[in-house]
Amino acid sequence: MARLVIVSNRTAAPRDRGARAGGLAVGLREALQKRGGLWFGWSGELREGDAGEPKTQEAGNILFATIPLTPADHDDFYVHYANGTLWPLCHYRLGLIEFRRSAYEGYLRVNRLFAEKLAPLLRPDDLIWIHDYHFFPLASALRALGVTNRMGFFLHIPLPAPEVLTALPRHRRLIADLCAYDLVGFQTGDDLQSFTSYIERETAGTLDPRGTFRAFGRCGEAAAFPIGIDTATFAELSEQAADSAQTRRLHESLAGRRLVIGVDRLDYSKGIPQRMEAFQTLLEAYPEHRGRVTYMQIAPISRGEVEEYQALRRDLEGWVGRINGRFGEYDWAPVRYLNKAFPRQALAGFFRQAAVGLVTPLRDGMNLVAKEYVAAQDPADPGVLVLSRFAGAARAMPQALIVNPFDVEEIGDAVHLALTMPLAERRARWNEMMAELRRNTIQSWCESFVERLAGADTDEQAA
Ligand code: ADQ
Repeated sequence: MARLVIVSNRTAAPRDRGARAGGLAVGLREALQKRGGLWFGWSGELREGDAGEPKTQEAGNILFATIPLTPADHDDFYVHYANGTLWPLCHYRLGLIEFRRSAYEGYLRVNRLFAEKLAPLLRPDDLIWIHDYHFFPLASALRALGVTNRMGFFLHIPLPAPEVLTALPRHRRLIADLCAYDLVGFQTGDDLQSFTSYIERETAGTLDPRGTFRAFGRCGEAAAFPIGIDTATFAELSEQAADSAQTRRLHESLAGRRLVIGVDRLDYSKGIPQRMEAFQTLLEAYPEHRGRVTYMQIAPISRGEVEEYQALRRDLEGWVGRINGRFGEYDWAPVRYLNKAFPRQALAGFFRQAAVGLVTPLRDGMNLVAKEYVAAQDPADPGVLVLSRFAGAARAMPQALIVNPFDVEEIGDAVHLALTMPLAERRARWNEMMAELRRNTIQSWCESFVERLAGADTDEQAA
């Protein structure tokens, strides 16, 4: 069986396993263990000068190899291009895009650096699986060095419709780079449709109904692979956590009040200010919930070096202060706002405590929090998921209360509906969502991508 090589901006820590590691890291590690493999990425270090030989560490049959970046490369590649240009573009936020040629050059430079450092570690029949928007050009860079292996790419975030995508200077190059892969995976049919439309409208290429594309002198396959979670493990974690000291402390602190929970990286794509406003709307429109419901928003700081994220943080601090100042009582703060990460078991216990899971991104490739919230529920008395129609997860879980995240009144109404939903309806909705989460897990996602990559049809000479 061919070895698997995974490339992602950050690798999992070689010793990070089980409950501490995130679901994606666990899934990828299992896929690597099955075939033996290599996981290549940035070490997290910033260092001047040549990156040198990759630092390697073995864990069982997996080799972890990482390289440092210079501060200037990190700035151009990660801060400005990946997160200042591609992230807002792919989340439909044209007004937030910055485009600097120097950052773009840096993005290409780092992709070339990754290719140069990875190429000597490759074996001829390795399957190479590259992850996410940091590395659109990596296959092209590897192919320029003569690497002919099968290469797959999975985009964790949305691919926007051509009307939005074409706002990116040099968008053709981005899609041409995507076509250098043998298999391109997206989260949902919508993202795949964006790719198809782009190929049809902006290139002389074609894409047939089976997903085979011919464009920019290359031929490959494109398909949707909706990512899942490790459902059984997360459900088990939450059952164990139901009785943990942390969960009990949370329960006692609520003093009989219902809990509404939001858990997100502090990111403008997640719609957190709109969610705060929606909670305010709930308290205005349904005064019966005043003093009876607490909204806890967990939002660890993310990408704090990017200006837009600093502005978001200030905005949220304003929202929390206004809502608590206006509605709070001497014995009740309506909003609890925590800028920190929690171990997975603690999160699982918090999710299980919450009567409502509020997941309202303005755009999201999938959103694993929505799936984790569902998996963590007590089957006998499950909570209700309120879910944005613009999260990829809404495709797989139409039994959630689906909302438009821009309509704060609609979200407020949905939270009210969730808080008052009869048990039988909650269970019926939850059972269907849980069946879907058990069918499509992180393990089945990895397997289906790798199997398809192993069999992907390549034809360098096509079109
Ligand atoms: P993210 O934008 O990071 O992922 P999401 O899918 O929700 O969004 O994954 C976040 C993960 O981090 C979840 O597993 C969650 O439990 C964890 N997490 C969040 N806050 C935490 C906290 N305070 N403490 C501990 N853990 C926390 C990107 C895309 C998504 C896509 C995923 C996977 O933007 O659309 O679903 O990749 O493909």
